[in-house]
Amino acid sequence: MAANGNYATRATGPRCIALVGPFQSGKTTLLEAILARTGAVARQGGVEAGNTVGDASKEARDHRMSVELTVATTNFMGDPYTFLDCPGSVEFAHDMRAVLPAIDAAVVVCEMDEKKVAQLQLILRELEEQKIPRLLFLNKIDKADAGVHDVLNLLQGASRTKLILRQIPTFSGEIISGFVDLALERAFVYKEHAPSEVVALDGDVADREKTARFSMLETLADHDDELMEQLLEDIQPPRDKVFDDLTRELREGLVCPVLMGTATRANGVLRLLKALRHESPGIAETAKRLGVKPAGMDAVAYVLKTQNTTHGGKMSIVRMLAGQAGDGTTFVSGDDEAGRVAGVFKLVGQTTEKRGPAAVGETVGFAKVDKAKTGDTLSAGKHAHAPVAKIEPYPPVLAIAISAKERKDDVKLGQALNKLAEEDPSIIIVHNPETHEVVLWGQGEMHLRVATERLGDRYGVVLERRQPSVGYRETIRKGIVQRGRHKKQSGGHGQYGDVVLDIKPMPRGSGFSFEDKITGGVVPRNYIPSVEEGIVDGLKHGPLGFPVVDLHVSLIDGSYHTVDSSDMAFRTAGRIGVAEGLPQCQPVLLEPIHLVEIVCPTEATAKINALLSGRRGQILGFDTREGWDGWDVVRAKIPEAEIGDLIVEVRSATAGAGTFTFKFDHMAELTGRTADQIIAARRAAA
Ligand SMILES: Nc1nc2c(ncn2[C@@H]2O[C@H](COP(=O)(O)OP(=O)(O)OP(=O)(O)O)[C@@H](O)[C@H]2O)c(=O)[nH]1
Ligand SMILES: [Mg+2]
Repeated sequence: MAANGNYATRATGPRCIALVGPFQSGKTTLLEAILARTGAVARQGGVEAGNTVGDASKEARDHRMSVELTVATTNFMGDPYTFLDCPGSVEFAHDMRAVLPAIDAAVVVCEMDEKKVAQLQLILRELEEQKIPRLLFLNKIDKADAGVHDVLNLLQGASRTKLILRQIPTFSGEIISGFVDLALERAFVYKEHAPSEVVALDGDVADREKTARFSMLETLADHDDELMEQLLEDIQPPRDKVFDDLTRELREGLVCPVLMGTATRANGVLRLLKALRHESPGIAETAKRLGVKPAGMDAVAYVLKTQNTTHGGKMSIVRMLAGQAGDGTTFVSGDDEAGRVAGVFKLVGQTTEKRGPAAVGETVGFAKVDKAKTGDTLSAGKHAHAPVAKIEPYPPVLAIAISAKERKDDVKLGQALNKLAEEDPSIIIVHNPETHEVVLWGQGEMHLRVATERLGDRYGVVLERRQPSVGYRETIRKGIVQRGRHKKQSGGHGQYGDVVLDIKPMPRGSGFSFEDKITGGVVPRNYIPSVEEGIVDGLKHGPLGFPVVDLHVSLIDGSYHTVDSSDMAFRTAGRIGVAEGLPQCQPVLLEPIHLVEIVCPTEATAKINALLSGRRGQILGFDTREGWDGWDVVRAKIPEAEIGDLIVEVRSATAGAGTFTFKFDHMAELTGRTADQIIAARRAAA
């Protein structure tokens, strides 16, 4: 039975609403329209003009796209609203995913564009899984034509819950000039940068309205038996009941309403805000969803994002889930101290304004909570609150190697990297001890580009970038017995070490092993560890230039000198033994092969297969992706060298929606032209 009336009273108090959606759908423009409409900015800026609140950072302006989360608080009809403008590019998805747990509702900004449906599906999926109330805002209506009538057909495939058309467009000639709100049963014409005007609902529009309204009610009735009866008996349900159902079914995530408009002209924005005001849940319900009990006065806050301002200060952007917190509040996160708040700030993009304590439901910046991390649940009480969510970043898919151009910047680079990782958990920093490279792993080309730009712009480190080196190895195909002898007589104390090594190839994956087979003390016991060390030294750079693996070396014979022998001399002898022996053992290059799993919309599967084959991949097969209608998983083994920029091609073959994960599988012998080129390149570099 429908919980009639339960929702008749709208939520009051602060709201936190995320603007999400596929790449370039108009989220930042919509934020700008909202801020202008609610008086937070005097004039609506534009993305093209580079003067929006959302894309104010240098990197966002340079690339004309959002590259991180922007937070802006405004006021609408007496309540504070904080909007979270999330980047649409999948490469920056972590900034979106990390905020979702703590929002009241998401406005999913989308377009009538078939190519963006797969991306829309990915985003709706996140929201569905986290049970977050969501509504679609069909943007760029100024560019739409009569095809807009098909909007539900186009978009429904992306949503697992029923879409409900809340508005239908009205036309003046070919151009959409207004809309009818199907719940209010009222027609409006758009006015540029001003509220829409009510006009008479009559003629052909009135007929279309009746049909569309009926189908909206039918969908609502799926979750309301009483409404179903009324529809069957041809009774007009009261308007309040319709609003109650819309509200309840939105809040319970049973339906996903679709509103429309043109963000650049602020058309449809006021209706959107009113829908949020009346229908979106407030903090009470959101806290309930997260299992935060309002009992007691202890503050609980969720960290949406961590920023380091140019002036060095750390800012944790949080949503207050319970209680109140201000200057001096001390937080814990799990078993750890998180730190003490040194200032509470209201945020409107890059503008920050010091303010008083933050109340439950508000979204604010806390300065200098030293150890707070994005995604943490902070609590001020004696007992830590259990984490309300845990959002792991997607595994990284692309890497670059970087170093400071000037040695003197090494320390600065290290500090800057720490800050970068703190701000963006979807970047992973790996120090490769073998090559002394710092490797940045990220979500794509633009992601890594922006990361390195920030290292330069914000932290002033001039960088060099390279392709990260591939983990080649080499091994031997046949064995040998080889003497290694080190003898020096240069006046005074000499050096003497002499060993005979039996070198044998071993199966793939066995690494290196050493065996002492000395009998009769021909090499004194105490020197034997040094012999092994010398061999290990020698294996670091084999005859082809790479670390040598999969071999067994036995020390079978040797000799010593009572005065001239030393650890050092035996270590050198061991090294000489392998250095002279290995070239005669038919050395061969080994390359790492990874197991990759690519997920993609089914229509792209053939293209993915082709591009894997083109990259020396061995395709193991493909399957439908479990729980994902219209998606496949392709499995293949491909060389590490070919994974390099695989993501770039996968994305271009899948309109940005495909991705992959990989893990090391085995080392494989590589011969022929490719191998020769790799070996030659290594020699040239050395
Ligand atoms: N014609 C038209 N263009 C729009 C509308 N809204 C946004 N745009 C344009 O679409 C482009 C992308 O707008 P943004 O607001 O940056 O889109 P976004 O969703 O924030 O983009 P990302 O954050 O990079 O995903 C810009 O060129 C906007 O001017 C609209 O309603 N109509
Ligand atoms: Mg944007």
